Amino acid sequence: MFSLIVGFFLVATLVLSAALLYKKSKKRLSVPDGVVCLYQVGRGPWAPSLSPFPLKMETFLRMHKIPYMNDHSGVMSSKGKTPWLEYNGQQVADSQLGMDFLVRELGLELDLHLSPEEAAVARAFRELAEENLYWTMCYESFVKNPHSLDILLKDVFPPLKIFAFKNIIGFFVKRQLWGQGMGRHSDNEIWTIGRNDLTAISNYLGEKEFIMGNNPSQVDCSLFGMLSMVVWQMRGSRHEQFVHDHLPNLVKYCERVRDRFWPDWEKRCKGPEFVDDNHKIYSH
Ligand SMILES: N[C@@H](CCC(=O)N[C@@H](CS)C(=O)NCC(=O)O)C(=O)O
Repeated sequence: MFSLIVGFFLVATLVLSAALLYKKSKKRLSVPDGVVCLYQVGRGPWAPSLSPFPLKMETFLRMHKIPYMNDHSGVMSSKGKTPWLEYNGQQVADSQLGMDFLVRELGLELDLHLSPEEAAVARAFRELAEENLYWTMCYESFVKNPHSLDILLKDVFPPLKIFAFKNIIGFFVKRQLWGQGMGRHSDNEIWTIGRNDLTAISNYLGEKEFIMGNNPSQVDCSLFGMLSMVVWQMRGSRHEQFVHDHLPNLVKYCERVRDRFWPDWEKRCKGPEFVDDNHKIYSH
């Protein structure tokens, strides 16, 4: 009897996921020339995205006052990931490749205040956040404390979708964690890695306004995207508690970047002030 029930839920979840994937693979709207369309997952309850990578990209678009719109349908890129962008008929998958593409396409003069040595440090911090810290966050949210997702997703998805998200996506994230390598460490080792990464960012930031000095640079988009999850959205996690208890400069840093580039923050979070901006063009 028990295996029958489990089997039923498994089949139901698979059917639901197939339906969701089909919906996401359907054709999208046309994007006006000169406007970037950012394809991303939905808004979060405490940050304007459920994921650090779209928040990175949207902060970049705002930082450079690039006209853009969002598509929150959740459609995946040609690489099977999200976020990705479309600009004048060209599609670019991956947050960093998308930003690099816009820098070339729009001739943005970016990070000119950085020496080659500083640019190297900025790159190293971006990789630390996106390729190392990120995986400790995935472990914390999907393996260590998957119930936290119930609260995170409750205003975003209906209960069945949360069930599918937690179980199907959780299963794939565990596989990714194993493939990437983070998932092979013990719980204590993973947390030590995450804590050391956060501490390294905090130590390098010190009292500076932005990570590379008093002017924002591209790497701030990446760090802000990642740290916003830790500071505001990973409620009940060790990461969240640690930054609030021990690394207040990271909290202040996030508040500073938020206040500068996201005056409409509350409206973009799925809380009481939320205003749906799907397909709305931001022209600054
Ligand atoms: N390096 C990519 C990472 C994007 C990424 O990992 N996106 C996740 C969501 S947060 C995703 O699409 N996962 C689906 C999968 O890996 O199958 C970027 O910067 O865009």
